Amino acid sequence: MTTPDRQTETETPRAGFATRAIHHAYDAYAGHGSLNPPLYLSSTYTFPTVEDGSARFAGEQAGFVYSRVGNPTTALLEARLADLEGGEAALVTASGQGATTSLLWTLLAPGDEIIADKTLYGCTFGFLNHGLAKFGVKVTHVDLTDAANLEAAINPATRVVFFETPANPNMRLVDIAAISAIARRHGAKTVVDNTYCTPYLQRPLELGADFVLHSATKYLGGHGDLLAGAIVGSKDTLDQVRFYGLKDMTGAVLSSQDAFLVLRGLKTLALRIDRHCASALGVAGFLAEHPKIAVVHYPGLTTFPQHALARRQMAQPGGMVAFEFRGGIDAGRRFMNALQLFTRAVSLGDAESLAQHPASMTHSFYTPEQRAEHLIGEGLVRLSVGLEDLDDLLADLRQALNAA
Ligand code: 3LM
Repeated sequence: MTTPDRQTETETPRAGFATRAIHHAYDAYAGHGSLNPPLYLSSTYTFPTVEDGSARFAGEQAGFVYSRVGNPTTALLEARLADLEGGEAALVTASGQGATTSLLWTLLAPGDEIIADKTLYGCTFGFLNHGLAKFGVKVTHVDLTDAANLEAAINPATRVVFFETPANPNMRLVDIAAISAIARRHGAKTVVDNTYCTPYLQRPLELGADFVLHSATKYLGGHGDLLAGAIVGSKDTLDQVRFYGLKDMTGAVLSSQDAFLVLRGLKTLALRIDRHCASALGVAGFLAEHPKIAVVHYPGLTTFPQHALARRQMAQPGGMVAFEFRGGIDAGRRFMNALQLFTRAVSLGDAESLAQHPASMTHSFYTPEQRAEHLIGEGLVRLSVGLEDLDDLLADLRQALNAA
Protein backbone atom coordinates (compact mmCIF):
# COMPACT_ATOMS: atom_id res chain seq x y z
CA MET A 1 0.00 0.00 0.00
CA THR A 2 1.13 3.58 -0.47
CA THR A 3 2.51 5.38 2.54
CA PRO A 4 0.16 7.75 4.37
CA ASP A 5 2.09 10.76 3.12
CA ARG A 6 2.85 11.03 -0.57
CA GLN A 7 4.06 14.64 -0.67
CA THR A 8 6.88 15.19 -3.10
CA GLU A 9 10.11 16.56 -1.69
CA THR A 10 10.65 20.31 -1.95
CA GLU A 11 13.80 22.23 -1.08
CA THR A 12 12.69 22.44 2.54
CA PRO A 13 11.41 18.98 3.45
CA ARG A 14 7.75 19.23 4.34
CA ALA A 15 6.69 18.13 7.80
CA GLY A 16 4.78 14.85 7.97
CA PHE A 17 1.00 14.50 8.08
CA ALA A 18 0.64 14.07 11.85
CA THR A 19 2.94 17.03 12.53
CA ARG A 20 0.98 19.29 10.20
CA ALA A 21 -2.34 18.09 11.66
CA ILE A 22 -1.11 19.38 15.03
CA HIS A 23 0.86 22.50 14.09
CA HIS A 24 0.09 23.85 10.62
CA ALA A 25 -0.67 27.59 10.44
CA TYR A 26 -0.54 28.25 14.20
CA ASP A 27 2.39 29.87 16.01
CA ALA A 28 2.08 29.23 19.74
CA TYR A 29 4.78 31.84 20.45
CA ALA A 30 2.77 34.62 18.83
CA GLY A 31 0.18 36.58 20.84
CA HIS A 32 -0.14 35.36 24.44
CA GLY A 33 1.76 32.13 23.84
CA SER A 34 -1.31 29.96 24.29
CA LEU A 35 -0.48 26.33 23.40
CA ASN A 36 -3.94 25.92 21.92
CA PRO A 37 -5.27 28.35 19.33
CA PRO A 38 -7.61 30.97 20.77
CA LEU A 39 -11.34 30.41 20.44
CA TYR A 40 -12.84 33.61 19.00
CA LEU A 41 -16.45 33.94 20.12
CA SER A 42 -17.58 36.95 18.15
CA SER A 43 -20.26 37.34 15.54
CA THR A 44 -18.93 40.70 14.33
CA TYR A 45 -15.65 42.67 14.10
CA THR A 46 -14.89 46.30 14.87
CA PHE A 47 -13.66 48.81 12.31
CA PRO A 48 -11.27 51.56 13.46
CA THR A 49 -12.95 53.97 11.01
CA VAL A 50 -15.83 53.90 8.53
CA GLU A 51 -13.23 53.97 5.76
CA ASP A 52 -11.57 50.83 7.17
CA GLY A 53 -14.93 49.07 7.35
CA SER A 54 -15.79 50.06 3.77
CA ALA A 55 -12.37 48.90 2.56
CA ARG A 56 -12.82 45.54 4.27
CA PHE A 57 -16.23 45.05 2.68
CA ALA A 58 -14.72 45.95 -0.69
CA GLY A 59 -11.98 43.36 -0.18
CA GLU A 60 -9.33 46.10 -0.32
CA GLN A 61 -8.22 45.65 3.30
CA ALA A 62 -7.45 42.37 5.04
CA GLY A 63 -9.49 41.60 8.14
CA PHE A 64 -12.70 40.05 9.33
CA VAL A 65 -16.11 41.72 9.02
CA TYR A 66 -18.75 39.23 10.16
CA SER A 67 -18.56 35.58 11.19
CA ARG A 68 -20.93 34.35 8.48
CA VAL A 69 -18.03 34.86 6.06
CA GLY A 70 -15.05 34.30 8.34
CA ASN A 71 -13.76 33.95 11.90
CA PRO A 72 -10.12 33.55 13.04
CA THR A 73 -10.74 30.13 14.65
CA THR A 74 -12.58 28.71 11.65
CA ALA A 75 -9.92 30.30 9.39
CA LEU A 76 -7.22 28.30 11.17
CA LEU A 77 -9.20 25.09 10.68
CA GLU A 78 -9.60 25.99 7.00
CA ALA A 79 -5.85 26.56 6.57
CA ARG A 80 -5.10 23.25 8.25
CA LEU A 81 -7.60 21.22 6.21
CA ALA A 82 -6.41 22.80 2.95
CA ASP A 83 -2.86 21.81 3.84
CA LEU A 84 -3.78 18.24 4.81
CA GLU A 85 -5.80 17.66 1.61
CA GLY A 86 -3.13 19.34 -0.53
CA GLY A 87 -5.57 22.04 -1.73
CA GLU A 88 -5.23 25.74 -2.33
CA ALA A 89 -8.04 26.72 0.04
CA ALA A 90 -10.74 25.29 2.30
CA LEU A 91 -14.11 26.41 3.60
CA VAL A 92 -15.72 24.91 6.68
CA THR A 93 -19.47 24.60 7.15
CA ALA A 94 -22.04 23.74 9.80
CA SER A 95 -22.36 20.13 8.63
CA GLY A 96 -21.33 17.84 5.81
CA GLN A 97 -24.74 18.50 4.28
CA GLY A 98 -23.97 22.24 4.46
CA ALA A 99 -20.73 21.62 2.55
CA THR A 100 -22.48 19.60 -0.18
CA THR A 101 -25.33 22.08 -0.65
CA SER A 102 -23.15 25.22 -0.47
CA LEU A 103 -20.73 23.85 -3.09
CA LEU A 104 -23.25 22.37 -5.53
CA TRP A 105 -25.56 25.37 -5.41
CA THR A 106 -22.55 27.50 -6.35
CA LEU A 107 -21.30 25.26 -9.15
CA LEU A 108 -24.64 24.44 -10.81
CA ALA A 109 -27.38 26.46 -12.56
CA PRO A 110 -30.69 25.46 -14.18
CA GLY A 111 -30.04 23.51 -17.38
CA ASP A 112 -26.75 22.07 -16.12
CA GLU A 113 -26.29 18.38 -15.46
CA ILE A 114 -24.62 16.64 -12.53
CA ILE A 115 -23.51 13.04 -13.03
CA ALA A 116 -23.38 11.28 -9.68
CA ASP A 117 -22.37 7.74 -8.82
CA LYS A 118 -25.11 5.20 -8.14
CA THR A 119 -24.53 4.90 -4.41
CA LEU A 120 -24.53 8.04 -2.28
CA TYR A 121 -25.14 8.89 1.37
CA GLY A 122 -28.94 9.11 1.83
CA CYS A 123 -29.23 12.89 2.37
CA THR A 124 -26.87 13.62 -0.55
CA PHE A 125 -29.15 11.48 -2.72
CA GLY A 126 -32.11 13.43 -1.29
CA PHE A 127 -30.53 16.82 -2.02
CA LEU A 128 -29.68 15.88 -5.60
CA ASN A 129 -33.01 14.31 -6.47
CA HIS A 130 -35.38 16.45 -4.44
CA GLY A 131 -33.37 19.68 -4.09
CA LEU A 132 -31.24 20.29 -7.18
CA ALA A 133 -33.70 18.58 -9.52
CA LYS A 134 -36.49 20.89 -8.31
CA PHE A 135 -34.45 23.90 -9.46
CA GLY A 136 -33.86 22.65 -13.00
CA VAL A 137 -30.58 20.79 -12.62
CA LYS A 138 -30.55 17.45 -14.40
CA VAL A 139 -29.38 14.66 -12.09
CA THR A 140 -28.05 11.51 -13.78
CA HIS A 141 -26.84 8.50 -11.80
CA VAL A 142 -24.11 6.47 -13.46
CA ASP A 143 -22.17 3.48 -12.14
CA LEU A 144 -18.79 5.19 -11.83
CA THR A 145 -17.01 2.03 -10.70
CA ASP A 146 -16.47 1.55 -14.45
CA ALA A 147 -14.94 4.69 -16.02
CA ALA A 148 -16.29 3.67 -19.44
CA ASN A 149 -19.80 4.42 -18.14
CA LEU A 150 -18.80 8.05 -17.54
CA GLU A 151 -17.25 8.32 -20.99
CA ALA A 152 -20.56 7.14 -22.46
CA ALA A 153 -22.77 9.46 -20.38
CA ILE A 154 -20.83 12.73 -20.18
CA ASN A 155 -22.00 15.52 -22.49
CA PRO A 156 -21.64 19.31 -22.89
CA ALA A 157 -24.30 20.00 -20.20
CA THR A 158 -22.37 18.00 -17.58
CA ARG A 159 -20.78 20.52 -15.18
CA VAL A 160 -20.10 18.28 -12.17
CA VAL A 161 -19.17 14.64 -11.60
CA PHE A 162 -19.81 13.61 -7.99
CA PHE A 163 -18.99 10.48 -6.00
CA GLU A 164 -17.96 8.97 -2.68
CA THR A 165 -15.18 6.40 -2.42
CA PRO A 166 -15.65 4.13 -0.54
CA ALA A 167 -19.37 4.71 -1.05
CA ASN A 168 -21.70 4.88 1.93
CA PRO A 169 -22.92 2.26 2.80
CA ASN A 170 -21.88 -0.52 0.39
CA MET A 171 -18.12 0.28 0.14
CA ARG A 172 -17.96 0.37 -3.69
CA LEU A 173 -14.76 2.16 -4.81
CA VAL A 174 -14.39 4.67 -7.62
CA ASP A 175 -11.05 5.21 -9.41
CA ILE A 176 -10.46 8.89 -8.65
CA ALA A 177 -7.68 9.43 -11.21
CA ALA A 178 -9.55 7.74 -14.07
CA ILE A 179 -12.85 9.54 -13.45
CA SER A 180 -11.21 12.95 -12.87
CA ALA A 181 -9.26 12.66 -16.15
CA ILE A 182 -12.44 12.02 -18.16
CA ALA A 183 -14.35 14.82 -16.42
CA ARG A 184 -11.49 17.28 -17.00
CA ARG A 185 -11.29 16.42 -20.69
CA HIS A 186 -14.98 17.28 -20.98
CA GLY A 187 -14.77 20.51 -18.95
CA ALA A 188 -16.63 19.16 -15.90
CA LYS A 189 -15.52 19.51 -12.26
CA THR A 190 -14.96 16.40 -10.15
CA VAL A 191 -16.21 16.48 -6.56
CA VAL A 192 -15.18 13.67 -4.22
CA ASP A 193 -16.79 13.10 -0.82
CA ASN A 194 -13.73 11.96 1.16
CA THR A 195 -15.55 11.50 4.48
CA TYR A 196 -14.83 7.77 4.80
CA CYS A 197 -11.08 8.13 4.24
CA THR A 198 -9.95 11.57 5.46
CA PRO A 199 -6.80 13.02 3.84
CA TYR A 200 -4.69 10.66 5.95
CA LEU A 201 -5.80 7.73 3.79
CA GLN A 202 -6.68 9.32 0.45
CA ARG A 203 -6.09 12.72 -1.18
CA PRO A 204 -8.36 13.10 -4.22
CA LEU A 205 -6.91 16.49 -5.27
CA GLU A 206 -3.50 14.87 -5.80
CA LEU A 207 -5.23 12.34 -8.08
CA GLY A 208 -6.83 15.02 -10.27
CA ALA A 209 -10.14 15.83 -8.55
CA ASP A 210 -11.20 19.49 -8.30
CA PHE A 211 -13.00 19.52 -4.94
CA VAL A 212 -13.07 17.42 -1.81
CA LEU A 213 -16.04 17.37 0.55
CA HIS A 214 -16.13 16.20 4.15
CA SER A 215 -18.58 15.50 6.84
CA ALA A 216 -16.14 16.62 9.57
CA THR A 217 -18.75 15.29 11.98
CA LYS A 218 -17.08 11.92 11.42
CA TYR A 219 -13.35 11.07 11.61
CA LEU A 220 -12.04 14.65 11.44
CA GLY A 221 -13.91 15.64 14.61
CA GLY A 222 -13.66 12.06 15.76
CA HIS A 223 -15.57 12.19 19.04
CA GLY A 224 -19.24 12.32 18.10
CA ASP A 225 -19.71 15.66 19.83
CA LEU A 226 -20.29 18.04 16.92
CA LEU A 227 -21.59 18.53 13.38
CA ALA A 228 -19.25 20.09 10.83
CA GLY A 229 -18.37 20.01 7.13
CA ALA A 230 -15.59 21.14 4.84
CA ILE A 231 -14.86 21.83 1.17
CA VAL A 232 -11.30 21.94 -0.21
CA GLY A 233 -10.33 23.18 -3.68
CA SER A 234 -9.30 26.23 -5.67
CA LYS A 235 -9.34 29.59 -3.88
CA ASP A 236 -11.26 31.33 -6.67
CA THR A 237 -14.18 28.92 -6.54
CA LEU A 238 -14.16 28.65 -2.76
CA ASP A 239 -14.37 32.46 -2.60
CA GLN A 240 -17.53 32.17 -4.69
CA VAL A 241 -18.85 29.45 -2.39
CA ARG A 242 -18.06 31.59 0.66
CA PHE A 243 -19.56 34.85 -0.63
CA TYR A 244 -22.50 33.32 -2.50
CA GLY A 245 -23.26 29.66 -1.73
CA LEU A 246 -22.60 29.98 2.01
CA LYS A 247 -23.22 33.66 2.74
CA ASP A 248 -26.37 34.14 0.63
CA MET A 249 -27.84 30.71 0.00
CA THR A 250 -27.32 28.16 2.76
CA GLY A 251 -25.98 30.19 5.70
CA ALA A 252 -24.56 26.86 6.90
CA VAL A 253 -21.80 28.51 8.91
CA LEU A 254 -19.67 26.50 11.35
CA SER A 255 -19.54 27.93 14.87
CA SER A 256 -16.07 28.79 16.11
CA GLN A 257 -16.58 26.49 19.12
CA ASP A 258 -17.11 23.53 16.84
CA ALA A 259 -14.14 24.62 14.69
CA PHE A 260 -12.05 24.54 17.88
CA LEU A 261 -13.23 20.98 18.59
CA VAL A 262 -12.41 19.83 15.05
CA LEU A 263 -8.92 21.35 15.45
CA ARG A 264 -8.58 19.31 18.65
CA GLY A 265 -9.78 16.19 16.85
CA LEU A 266 -7.23 16.67 14.06
CA LYS A 267 -4.38 16.43 16.56
CA THR A 268 -5.05 12.70 16.98
CA LEU A 269 -6.40 11.96 13.49
CA ALA A 270 -3.42 9.91 12.29
CA LEU A 271 -3.27 7.89 15.51
CA ARG A 272 -6.99 7.26 15.55
CA ILE A 273 -7.21 6.25 11.88
CA ASP A 274 -4.32 3.79 12.25
CA ARG A 275 -6.25 2.16 15.10
CA HIS A 276 -9.62 2.26 13.28
CA CYS A 277 -8.02 0.56 10.26
CA ALA A 278 -6.19 -2.12 12.23
CA SER A 279 -9.34 -3.04 14.16
CA ALA A 280 -11.61 -2.90 11.09
CA LEU A 281 -9.31 -5.35 9.32
CA GLY A 282 -9.58 -7.65 12.36
CA VAL A 283 -13.37 -7.32 12.42
CA ALA A 284 -13.74 -7.86 8.65
CA GLY A 285 -11.50 -10.94 8.72
CA PHE A 286 -13.44 -12.39 11.64
CA LEU A 287 -16.83 -11.80 9.99
CA ALA A 288 -15.65 -13.21 6.65
CA GLU A 289 -14.91 -16.55 8.36
CA HIS A 290 -18.26 -16.79 10.14
CA PRO A 291 -20.77 -19.34 8.79
CA LYS A 292 -23.79 -17.05 9.31
CA ILE A 293 -22.30 -14.28 7.13
CA ALA A 294 -22.90 -14.30 3.36
CA VAL A 295 -20.56 -11.48 2.30
CA VAL A 296 -18.28 -8.85 3.87
CA HIS A 297 -17.57 -5.59 2.03
CA TYR A 298 -14.17 -4.31 3.19
CA PRO A 299 -11.42 -2.99 0.87
CA GLY A 300 -8.69 -4.64 2.97
CA LEU A 301 -9.92 -8.19 2.29
CA THR A 302 -8.19 -9.93 -0.62
CA THR A 303 -11.65 -11.23 -1.61
CA PHE A 304 -12.92 -7.64 -2.04
CA PRO A 305 -13.58 -7.24 -5.81
CA GLN A 306 -11.76 -3.89 -5.97
CA HIS A 307 -8.90 -4.85 -3.65
CA ALA A 308 -6.25 -3.84 -6.24
CA LEU A 309 -7.76 -0.35 -6.59
CA ALA A 310 -7.93 -0.04 -2.81
CA ARG A 311 -4.21 -0.78 -2.55
CA ARG A 312 -3.43 1.78 -5.23
CA GLN A 313 -5.69 4.57 -4.05
CA MET A 314 -5.99 4.27 -0.27
CA ALA A 315 -3.09 4.25 2.19
CA GLN A 316 -5.08 1.82 4.39
CA PRO A 317 -8.56 0.28 3.96
CA GLY A 318 -10.42 2.48 6.49
CA GLY A 319 -12.59 1.88 9.53
CA MET A 320 -15.95 1.05 7.93
CA VAL A 321 -17.22 -2.48 7.32
CA ALA A 322 -20.50 -3.59 5.72
CA PHE A 323 -21.83 -7.15 5.55
CA GLU A 324 -24.87 -9.31 4.92
CA PHE A 325 -26.28 -12.32 6.74
CA ARG A 326 -27.20 -15.58 5.06
CA GLY A 327 -30.42 -15.29 7.06
CA GLY A 328 -31.23 -11.83 5.62
CA ILE A 329 -32.17 -8.77 7.61
CA ASP A 330 -34.15 -10.71 10.22
CA ALA A 331 -30.85 -12.27 11.31
CA GLY A 332 -29.27 -8.81 11.02
CA ARG A 333 -31.88 -7.32 13.38
CA ARG A 334 -31.40 -10.10 15.94
CA PHE A 335 -27.66 -9.52 15.70
CA MET A 336 -27.88 -5.73 16.14
CA ASN A 337 -30.29 -6.01 19.07
CA ALA A 338 -27.93 -8.46 20.79
CA LEU A 339 -24.88 -6.16 20.57
CA GLN A 340 -23.63 -4.96 23.94
CA LEU A 341 -20.43 -3.04 23.23
CA PHE A 342 -21.20 -1.83 19.68
CA THR A 343 -23.76 0.96 19.98
CA ARG A 344 -26.85 1.01 17.78
CA ALA A 345 -26.55 4.43 16.13
CA VAL A 346 -26.06 6.14 12.77
CA SER A 347 -22.98 8.30 12.06
CA LEU A 348 -19.43 7.02 11.96
CA GLY A 349 -15.82 7.78 12.82
CA ASP A 350 -16.35 8.05 16.57
CA ALA A 351 -14.31 6.46 19.38
CA GLU A 352 -17.36 4.26 20.07
CA SER A 353 -18.07 1.38 17.68
CA LEU A 354 -21.46 1.87 15.99
CA ALA A 355 -23.85 -0.45 14.16
CA GLN A 356 -26.79 0.51 11.96
CA HIS A 357 -29.14 -0.80 9.26
CA PRO A 358 -28.78 1.47 6.17
CA ALA A 359 -32.04 0.45 4.44
CA SER A 360 -34.18 1.57 7.39
CA MET A 361 -31.89 4.32 8.73
CA THR A 362 -29.25 6.31 6.77
CA HIS A 363 -30.60 5.23 3.38
CA SER A 364 -34.31 5.13 4.20
CA PHE A 365 -34.67 8.26 2.00
CA TYR A 366 -34.34 6.02 -1.05
CA THR A 367 -37.47 4.06 -2.00
CA PRO A 368 -37.03 0.25 -1.95
CA GLU A 369 -36.89 0.36 -5.78
CA GLN A 370 -34.22 3.07 -5.70
CA ARG A 371 -32.20 1.08 -3.16
CA ALA A 372 -32.27 -1.93 -5.47
CA GLU A 373 -31.23 0.22 -8.42
CA HIS A 374 -28.49 1.92 -6.40
CA LEU A 375 -27.04 -1.36 -5.04
CA ILE A 376 -27.98 -0.83 -1.40
CA GLY A 377 -28.94 -4.25 -0.05
CA GLU A 378 -31.98 -4.42 2.23
CA GLY A 379 -30.02 -6.83 4.41
CA LEU A 380 -26.82 -4.77 4.67
CA VAL A 381 -25.51 -4.10 8.19
CA ARG A 382 -22.96 -1.28 8.59
CA LEU A 383 -20.31 -1.09 11.30
CA SER A 384 -18.15 1.88 12.19
CA VAL A 385 -15.29 0.19 14.01
CA GLY A 386 -14.24 2.34 16.95
CA LEU A 387 -11.23 2.64 19.19
CA GLU A 388 -12.05 0.03 21.85
CA ASP A 389 -9.84 -3.05 22.31
CA LEU A 390 -10.19 -5.36 19.32
CA ASP A 391 -10.58 -8.43 21.57
CA ASP A 392 -13.59 -6.82 23.26
CA LEU A 393 -15.12 -5.90 19.89
CA LEU A 394 -14.68 -9.46 18.59
CA ALA A 395 -16.16 -10.92 21.78
CA ASP A 396 -19.22 -8.70 21.36
CA LEU A 397 -19.62 -9.65 17.69
CA ARG A 398 -19.21 -13.36 18.57
CA GLN A 399 -21.95 -13.35 21.20
CA ALA A 400 -24.31 -11.26 19.00
CA LEU A 401 -23.71 -13.62 16.06
CA ASN A 402 -24.67 -16.53 18.30
CA ALA A 403 -27.99 -14.77 18.95
CA ALA A 404 -28.57 -13.91 15.27
C1 3LM B 1 -24.21 8.34 8.31
N1 3LM B 1 -23.51 10.35 7.25
O1 3LM B 1 -24.49 7.74 9.34
P1 3LM B 1 -23.42 15.65 8.15
N2 3LM B 1 -21.27 12.60 3.36
C2 3LM B 1 -21.15 11.36 3.87
C3 3LM B 1 -21.80 11.05 5.08
O2 3LM B 1 -21.67 9.81 5.56
C4 3LM B 1 -22.59 12.02 5.72
C5 3LM B 1 -22.67 13.30 5.15
C6 3LM B 1 -21.99 13.56 3.98
C7 3LM B 1 -24.24 9.83 8.26
C8 3LM B 1 -24.99 10.60 9.10
S1 3LM B 1 -27.54 9.74 8.87
C9 3LM B 1 -28.95 10.51 9.45
C10 3LM B 1 -26.17 10.23 9.89
C11 3LM B 1 -20.35 10.33 3.15
C12 3LM B 1 -23.33 11.73 6.98
C13 3LM B 1 -23.46 14.40 5.79
O3 3LM B 1 -24.30 16.73 7.61
O4 3LM B 1 -22.23 16.21 8.88
O5 3LM B 1 -24.18 14.60 8.88
O6 3LM B 1 -22.74 14.92 6.87
O7 3LM B 1 -23.85 7.75 7.27
